[in-house]
Amino acid sequence: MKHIHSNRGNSIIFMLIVLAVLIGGGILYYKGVKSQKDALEASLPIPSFNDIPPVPEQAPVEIGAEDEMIGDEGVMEAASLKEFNVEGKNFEFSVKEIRVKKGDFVRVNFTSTNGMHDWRVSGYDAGTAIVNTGESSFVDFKADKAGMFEFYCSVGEHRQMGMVGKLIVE
Ligand SMILES: [Cu+2]
Repeated sequence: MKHIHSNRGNSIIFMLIVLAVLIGGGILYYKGVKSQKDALEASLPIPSFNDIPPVPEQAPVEIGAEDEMIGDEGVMEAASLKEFNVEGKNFEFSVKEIRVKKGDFVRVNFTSTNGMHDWRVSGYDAGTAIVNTGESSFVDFKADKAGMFEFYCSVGEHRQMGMVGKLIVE
C-alpha cells in the first residue's frame, strides 16, 4: 500500500514538473515572439518632415506611394507629397513658381548647374544645403501656412541679383 501511495505521489510531482515546464516554455515563447515584433517595429522607417534645413549627407527619407503616409497609430492617413526638381545657375532658378495646397508635404530637389547655390524659402525657414556645380541637395517641409512666400538663393547677393521665385500655398 505504502509503495503504491509513494508511486502516486511521485507521478503527481512528475505531472507538476511537466506542467511547470510547459507553462515556462509558453511564457518564453510568448516573450520571444513579442521581442521579435518589437524589434521589427523599431526597425521600420518613420517618415519625418520638419522645417529644419537638412544636414548635408542626410539619408533620404523613405516615402512610398504619393498618397500614403503611416501615421502615429499605424493608420493610413491621406497626405500628398509634392515633389519639385529645381535647377539653379548664375543667377536664376529653372522654376520660378511652385504651387501647392496647404497641408501638402513638399520636397524640393535642388541641383546647381553652374556655381554655388542653395534653395531656401522665407517664412518656412526651410532650405537645402549650399551645393556646387553638378551637386544636388533636397529639403522636405510641410506647407502648413497658406500664402505667398519668396524662395531664393542665400549665397552672396544672389537673391538681390534675381535668384528668386514664388512658393504659393493655397
Ligand atoms: Cu545662388
